[in-house]
Amino acid sequence: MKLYLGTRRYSSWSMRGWLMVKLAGIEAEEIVIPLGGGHTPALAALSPSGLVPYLEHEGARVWESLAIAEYCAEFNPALWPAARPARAHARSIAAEMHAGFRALRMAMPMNLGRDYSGLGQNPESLADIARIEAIWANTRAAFGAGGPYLFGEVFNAADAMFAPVVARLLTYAPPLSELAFDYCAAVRAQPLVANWYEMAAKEPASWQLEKYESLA
Ligand SMILES: N[C@@H](CCC(=O)N[C@@H](CS)C(=O)NCC(=O)O)C(=O)O
Repeated sequence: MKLYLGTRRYSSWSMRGWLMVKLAGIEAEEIVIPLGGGHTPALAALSPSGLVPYLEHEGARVWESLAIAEYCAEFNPALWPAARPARAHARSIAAEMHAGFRALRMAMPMNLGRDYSGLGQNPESLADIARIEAIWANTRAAFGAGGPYLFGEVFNAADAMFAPVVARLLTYAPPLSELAFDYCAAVRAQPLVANWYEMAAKEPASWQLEKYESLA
């Protein structure tokens, strides 16, 4: 049982995969491969796609964070909401996250250890953020009663998909609605998310990459 991850400080997709695995209660040895900033040779040798996250578990080989979410939901169905319309909505926003928001990703690469307040804002990244804020507002209005997360009380796979977006918004501090600000605070305080940040802070300084550390 092995879960391959990239540098926690930078690897947004690894954060998603790890959160899913933890929410499912799946036990797996965590192997962190320091990322080289694209096409890391060590990854090409072990992961089918050459990317992380990658899970080997009970004979299953699972890559792509959405596939990992579905695999994990087989162990803990609460990764998706119980009601079908809510579940359909959760899967839709998770898939939209998985497939899109390239401008935000390019302009605001994840870095859990820096304060890049005010950086990364351009028309395209701000349009992505506006769409994300609309998703959060619509989802919370329709399904979020009873708790601080997208679907209320339970931090689920949709929240896990957006957790690295929260991390970016906290690092780059663009203007946000009150609802988005409160949601970011709730996700940052979620115990698994907090644990990921703590582990990222303990990574060796030698894993840090100049191109992500010298934006300011
Ligand atoms: N679509 C993939 C994306 C995975 C991905 O791009 N992972 C990045 C790290 S965040 C990676 O492995 N990059 C290879 C590298 O940096 O060498 C998923 O959903 O899991």
